[in-house]
Amino acid sequence: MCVRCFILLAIAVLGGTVATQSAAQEPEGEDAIFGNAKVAYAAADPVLGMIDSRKTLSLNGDWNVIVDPMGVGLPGNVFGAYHENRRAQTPHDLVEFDFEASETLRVPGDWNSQREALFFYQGGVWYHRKFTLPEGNNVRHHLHFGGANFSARVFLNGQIVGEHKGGYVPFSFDVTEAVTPGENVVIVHVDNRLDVDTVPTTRTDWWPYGGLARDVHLVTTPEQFIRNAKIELVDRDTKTIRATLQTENMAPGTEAQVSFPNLDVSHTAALNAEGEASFEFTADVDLWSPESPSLYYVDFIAGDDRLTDRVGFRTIETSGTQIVLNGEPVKMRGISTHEEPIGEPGVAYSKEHAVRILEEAKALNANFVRLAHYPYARHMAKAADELGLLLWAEIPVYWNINWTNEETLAIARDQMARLVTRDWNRASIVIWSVANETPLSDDRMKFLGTLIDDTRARDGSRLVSAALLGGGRKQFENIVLHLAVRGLAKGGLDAKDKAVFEAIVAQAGAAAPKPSDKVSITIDDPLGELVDIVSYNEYYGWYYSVFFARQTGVGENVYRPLMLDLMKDMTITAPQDKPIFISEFGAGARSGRRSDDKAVWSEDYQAAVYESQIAMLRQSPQVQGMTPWILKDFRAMLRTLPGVQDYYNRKGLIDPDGKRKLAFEVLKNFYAGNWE
Ligand code: GCB
Repeated sequence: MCVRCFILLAIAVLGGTVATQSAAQEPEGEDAIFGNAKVAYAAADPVLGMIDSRKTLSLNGDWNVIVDPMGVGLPGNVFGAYHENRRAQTPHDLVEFDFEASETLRVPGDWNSQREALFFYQGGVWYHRKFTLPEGNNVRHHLHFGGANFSARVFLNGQIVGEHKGGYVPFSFDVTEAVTPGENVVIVHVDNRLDVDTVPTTRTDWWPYGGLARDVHLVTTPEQFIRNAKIELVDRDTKTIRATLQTENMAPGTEAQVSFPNLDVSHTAALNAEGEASFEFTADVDLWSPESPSLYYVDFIAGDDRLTDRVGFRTIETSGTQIVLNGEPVKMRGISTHEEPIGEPGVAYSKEHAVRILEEAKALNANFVRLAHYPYARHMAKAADELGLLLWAEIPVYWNINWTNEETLAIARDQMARLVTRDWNRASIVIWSVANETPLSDDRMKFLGTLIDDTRARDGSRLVSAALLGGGRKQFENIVLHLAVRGLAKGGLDAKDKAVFEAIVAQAGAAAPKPSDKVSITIDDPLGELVDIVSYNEYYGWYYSVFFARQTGVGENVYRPLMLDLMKDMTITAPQDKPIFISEFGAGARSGRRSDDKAVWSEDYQAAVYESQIAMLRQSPQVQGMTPWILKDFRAMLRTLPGVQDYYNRKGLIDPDGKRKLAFEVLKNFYAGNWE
């Protein structure tokens, strides 16, 4: 087992203990007088596609909130039943909560960044607001949430509507029977606790922001309505387009239509017994690409419903070790991000936030962005469609998940299904990623295999990947051997370090390399067989010197310069005839910190890591793309070092205010030039 896998496994085991404790804080049972009675919640409806072209009432704005760390307000609890929204009618009535006298939080938005007391909070918060029902006959009303982290229970006018678990993805409920003419009260219990069975689990290297983090809408549709529609280019040479449309409550045989108002193209088809219509036709569209992001308005019509999307057409495939966009090999000059705005705290929930992040990627000369490690608000892929950036979209199957729990798998499948069906018309998205850094096991293979099959069945027009750990114990031992040989040749070692290196080299005997020899690393993960692109997270320039120092007793001060040098002679390969994608590499740097001898946390060391990495990737012909870690410093509870991290992961190329570090220029210059 590789050093990194071992550490991750240890993290997962420790995480399990913590999670069991936190899950137990909310007792639920049949006769739980002081706990919460078991209540059945309906599941959310499938994704309502193209939300931006629907008739909506925005429920964004200030909501009254009650922070409820013990879950006492939940249905069936003697102290609570907050969803009933009881109010004291006389001075003799005992009601121990009052939404309307409570403070407010902004929606969309996370609670951690809006109130200092909630910065580290992981627990339940109740949201409450009123709305007036829009008028209309023969219509259906849907309460639509762009995403709530990580579980939400929804109540309307005192009734239980349903729940959604998983966070980050859109969900809605048909509330036509629960709304009343005039004033309505919607109450939502949101809980951002994570446990061993959730996706992600308790430990994440990003902030577990809680709240109604995305837009909330009341969507009004006709009684018979279009649920969703998918459109894609299936043949580049003939410009053949395929569209499918799904409806609700419409009679088979009803006429459906797809048209491009600006191209004078229109096609009709009859709904089948399932309420679906399929179309295949040619249209003289210009292809979408980062250099020329052509978009077309498309109308989908069925019965009295009409939805509009703005769509680009392109193909993406692999050919041997190449990635091929619109028939031409392409190198993915990318950068990773988290969903945090530049220069503001919290979650990036708006289109403006998304555009700012993508503009900074463009300033790097990037053509690709990895949206790590979970689905982003819908604005991000729309902004990327418009600005011309390729995207990697991912679900939070991160480090260790409960691979054998049915509900965990159900949450991950639901997240992927909702992400794909919301964004399948976005030309910018070319890779769906099912996981990040998951330690090897048979159970993990089965779990991820199911997610990969699901994803391909739903959308065969994109590539599927997962960020892998790679690098086995033997390969790390080989790297240490090369470092020892180079260290001895370079000289200047103290007696103890020299003796250790000599022992390592003596043990290798005749197999010991020469100081100028190159090293080859193979990504040996069986998941490489199932994915289209073999993606690899590696930290040769950051963590690995720590592991080697701990194992051999030779200091990091010795390993780091040797490693920066060796990286320039390293080649990354994979056993499969597939493209390799370096999904992460990086180093931490505190903005403004400089160091002549390249100490850790300095911008100089980070820049040196980027230089060595670039040299390594240049001589790895199988590598077709990369997304270094990461565009901006981001909030992380794992990162506590005072004065340096202060609860930020500092591997950003820009700091939280948007100030660029030295490595920004290094990457920008590389992306501006040739990469053969
Ligand atoms: C990783 C993880 C990423 C972390 C990063 C780091 O491998 O995928 O979520 O933030 O390393 O900074 O350690």
